[in-house]
Amino acid sequence: MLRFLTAGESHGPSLTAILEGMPAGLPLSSADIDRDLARRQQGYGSGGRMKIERDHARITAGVMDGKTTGGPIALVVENLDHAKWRDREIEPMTIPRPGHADLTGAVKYGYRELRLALERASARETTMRVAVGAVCRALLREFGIVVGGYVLSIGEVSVPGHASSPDQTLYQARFAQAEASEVRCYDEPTSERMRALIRQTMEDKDTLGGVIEVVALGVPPGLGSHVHWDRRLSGRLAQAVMSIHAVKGVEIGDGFAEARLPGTLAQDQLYVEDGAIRQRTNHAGGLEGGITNGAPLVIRAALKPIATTLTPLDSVDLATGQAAQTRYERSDFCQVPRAVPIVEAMVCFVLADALIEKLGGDSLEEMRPRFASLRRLRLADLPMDNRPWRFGYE
Ligand code: EPS
Repeated sequence: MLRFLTAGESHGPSLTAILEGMPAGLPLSSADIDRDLARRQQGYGSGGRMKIERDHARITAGVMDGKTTGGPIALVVENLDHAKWRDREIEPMTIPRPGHADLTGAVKYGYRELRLALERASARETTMRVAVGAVCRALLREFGIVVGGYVLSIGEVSVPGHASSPDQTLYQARFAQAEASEVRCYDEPTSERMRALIRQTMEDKDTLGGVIEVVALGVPPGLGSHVHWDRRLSGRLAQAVMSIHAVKGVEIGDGFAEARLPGTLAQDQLYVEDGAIRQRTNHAGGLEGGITNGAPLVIRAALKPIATTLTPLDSVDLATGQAAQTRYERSDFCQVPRAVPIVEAMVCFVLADALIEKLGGDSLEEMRPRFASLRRLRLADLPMDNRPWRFGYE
């Protein structure tokens, strides 16, 4: 339904995205996008590049007179750093950094200069994912769906006692608290410890990874499907989040903790309140059978530490065939706080896609009444035949 492409090198003139399949009539301005781009630029542990860039999205197609037309939306962000690279003679790069795409990019494409892999593999590309995600967020907002996130752990420092919850207001408060934290963590004492750990890691000339949780609130039940593997929303979300640079693990709800529980403790038991069916807990993270159930949708991403370390690592100089130490390239020390809006963006994209698929997506005007008539988890919406039946195959 909805698809996007990105293009651009980290130090090329600009980055481009095309988002195709957005319905007509959605109010949209570059300010909506720039807000999220600015969030991607902030976070304790960032490298020098973010002091150079002032990411701003120019909308060059698909939005006229402040509203989407239904045509492909084209977005362009200039790389201000390009001016420094444009006419410069660039040192050859022949020593791959373990964990980056230097080596695998070269083996795949036959590059005779490793920087060609670096330029496209760089997390600079996530600028355009965040821009696209901001457009998707604007669509979701029209239907009361809010997506936010925060950092759950950095290195060995984690928010104590954290688990998924069915309480939407709890998450709203966490989103706000995290935005006020330099490390984007909702728990203040943990924020302090994370900040101290990042500082120590910078002094130690090392890098740090961590875990991010993104939560979508107000998601209607019925997005995704159990009927086929590629329609399960859990799988679509996992693929989208796993595609983010440095993400090495994805979890839905309390997935990994549930694997250690007996079944009777792992399920979210149901009860009825005022004709509505509710879950007592939310270990499932808002997804059952690959379909949203209306509870907060919870997805976690584990990010490995960035591959570029100030402390050299053992490698091989491909030009000489000799053992060599990696050379430092400017990078982040801890990208995790800055990556929260990137995970949010990918979740916004998948949810916008699933919503358009559910409602039909030519125009906002057509989508609204369909959204209002969606079945909810209410007894009144779920009449049962309650009589014996047969398979009745021919
Ligand atoms: C990034 C821009 C890059 C890197 C970083 C993320 O810019 P530069 O290479 O000029 O410093 O700082 O990318 C990586 C961490 C990486 O490993 O490629 C950005 O805009 O987020």
